[in-house]
Amino acid sequence: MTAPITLNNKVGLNGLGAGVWNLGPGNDPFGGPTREAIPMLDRLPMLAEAGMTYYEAHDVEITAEMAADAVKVAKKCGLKCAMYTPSFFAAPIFKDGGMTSNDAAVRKLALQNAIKAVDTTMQLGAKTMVFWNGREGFDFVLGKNGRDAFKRLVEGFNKVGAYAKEQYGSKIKFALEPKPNEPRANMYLANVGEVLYLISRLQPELQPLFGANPETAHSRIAGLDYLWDVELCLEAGKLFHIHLNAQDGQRYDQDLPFGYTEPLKDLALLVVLQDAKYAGPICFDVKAPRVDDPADITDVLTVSANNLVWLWERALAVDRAKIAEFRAANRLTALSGYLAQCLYGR
Ligand code: GLO
Ligand code: MG
Repeated sequence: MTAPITLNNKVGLNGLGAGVWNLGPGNDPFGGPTREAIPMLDRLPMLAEAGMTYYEAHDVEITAEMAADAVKVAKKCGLKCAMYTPSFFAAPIFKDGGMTSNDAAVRKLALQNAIKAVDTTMQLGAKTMVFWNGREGFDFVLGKNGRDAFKRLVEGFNKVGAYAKEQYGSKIKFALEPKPNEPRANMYLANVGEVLYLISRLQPELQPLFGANPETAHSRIAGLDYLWDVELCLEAGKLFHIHLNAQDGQRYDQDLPFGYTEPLKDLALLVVLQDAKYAGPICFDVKAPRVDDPADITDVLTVSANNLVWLWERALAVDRAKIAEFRAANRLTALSGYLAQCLYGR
């Protein structure tokens, strides 16, 4: 069994992390902000205060020009950058995608942004750059040629990967984050399997640089099991990053606190991560709810972190030999009862 690690610490590989965007002003598609927007760099000490070791940011939140200041602020509050990510979804120019846009000029711009983000990732001291599929998809059938769109993704990632390899060797790795829908009706790289297939189509020498960033809620939105999605990434040696949160059924993306909706499955997920000796940062992608007052904006992080730490401890105590016994005896209902016992402590 894996030795216990301290999760709410400021050292070690397995510290917790969260995105600066997690502490937003509360806007949603139906209404504007309910809180004043906190300047991005002011969010870093708040993340640290909430127990995070790592922060994450998009290129539109901490721009290349702000990177030097971000490094100073992060150092002061003892934070490290877990990952940096180019935004291909907010700007109007990317309304129909970046890398998969039908417009070659837009694809070129996306590539330039991605390459710039590689340099900023390096400057911020992060080892990982995440690509979320954002607007890479379609709302109307035949709006794009799917086969061409896929080839454009392959071409784009080959170019970004080649740039990173040439400039920085293997210091920067890429984690592709799948999501089935929202903001597009249908998104390319909808699930972990599609991400792994895409990686298999990249230039062989670049493939080791690419992996996945599964997000628990995204699997749920697709009606899939996030435990299996993570196991598949592990089996492929491609669990480069992880986004943990919760989702209350198949509906719009909620980014609820980790541990809120499916604690038993979360317990099982942590057993899997512990047994795999997952050594990357454990990061939340949660959203401070619109109804929360400004003073309580970090509750979503502290609740996620506490749930994680409590579940992590419970997961360490799960008797792996018992799991094996239940499997061998084909007592799978009883196995689920054992996990509940571990969870509820009786
Ligand atoms: C949205 C995604 C998004 C990404 C972020 C990092 O559903 O989860 O928050 O994680 O853009 O690339
Ligand atoms: Mg995410």
